[in-house]
Amino acid sequence: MRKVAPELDVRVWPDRMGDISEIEYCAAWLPPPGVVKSLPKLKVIMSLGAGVDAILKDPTLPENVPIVRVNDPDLTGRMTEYIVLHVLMHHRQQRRLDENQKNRVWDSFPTHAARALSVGIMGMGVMGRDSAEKLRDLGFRVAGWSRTRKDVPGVQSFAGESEFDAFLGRTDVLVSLLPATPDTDGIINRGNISKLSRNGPFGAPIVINAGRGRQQVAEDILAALDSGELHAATLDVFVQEPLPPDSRLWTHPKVTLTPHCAADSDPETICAYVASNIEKHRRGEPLQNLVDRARGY
Ligand code: NDP
Ligand code: OXD
Repeated sequence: MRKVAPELDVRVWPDRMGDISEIEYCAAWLPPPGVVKSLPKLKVIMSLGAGVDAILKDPTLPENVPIVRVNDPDLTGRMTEYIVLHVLMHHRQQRRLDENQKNRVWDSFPTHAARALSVGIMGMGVMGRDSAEKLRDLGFRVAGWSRTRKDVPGVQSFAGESEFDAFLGRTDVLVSLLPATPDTDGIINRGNISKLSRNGPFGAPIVINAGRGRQQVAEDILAALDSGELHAATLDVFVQEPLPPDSRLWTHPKVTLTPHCAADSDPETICAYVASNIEKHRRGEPLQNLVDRARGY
């Protein structure tokens, strides 16, 4: 912060807070409960990430202080790279090729075109839309599911509970870029997995979760992979992070696992984003990317 905004008086919790009645803005990722509430003159809470579930978890969070989250092209671009990488990895069967190379097997198996695969993105916000557009441009058949209808050229839009089953039914690769809210908890469960398309080239669907770990029921995913109901899974997020060493997800042959790094927050970029929001707020400009606490994102 000091590097990108040397004019700001930056205090660091817990040791270098100084007089807390002078603190007007708070930038946080996992604030321990009660810390935000303890700042009597706080004007804005700035989340250091796109997701705000960790901040909203604090039951003592002051109700009248607005929360701003990250919406930055650097973070969005990183997420799109991850989603495109993993859709392509499954589509081009890269893990099978890696295994063949390891065993010196020359097996030039038949492949299929991108248009053979229907990708369905749950969460068509900042991240979901960008991933959808890039996958569409590669030739995949892309649809998105969100609370409200979206108009993204070449991307079919499904909205709300009533259209969820139809969305699942046309989806060979299910991607989650949903926020963690009570409505999205456990959404990747056995029941919903069973509703996914089985008409794709692999005969069983694939799941990619880069939203939040609470959205997946790990036991359901493992059971569906074991029974062949799911073809493969890429998981970046987990209920407990770091993922405990004894989790079966680590070693399952059909799971590709990454340590919550789908879209890493670059410290300088995020600090510049926070500093510019503070400056705009001080100039009296309206806050952008405000969190709606009632919706939970
Ligand atoms: P946005 O708030 O821009 O988008 C959220 C989307 O989810 C919206 O399209 C919203 O619908 C939809 N949505 C929310 N609740 C529901 C619901 N109940 N049913 C259907 N659709 C729903 O968020 P971002 O795109 O910026 O980020 C999404 C999430 O990605 C973050 O909350 C975070 O959890 C995760 N993330 C993960 C990272 C990682 O490294 N793994 C990094 C960054 C983010 P509508 O548009 O209609 O409101
Ligand atoms: C975020 C994250 O929400 O990194 O920004 O998970």
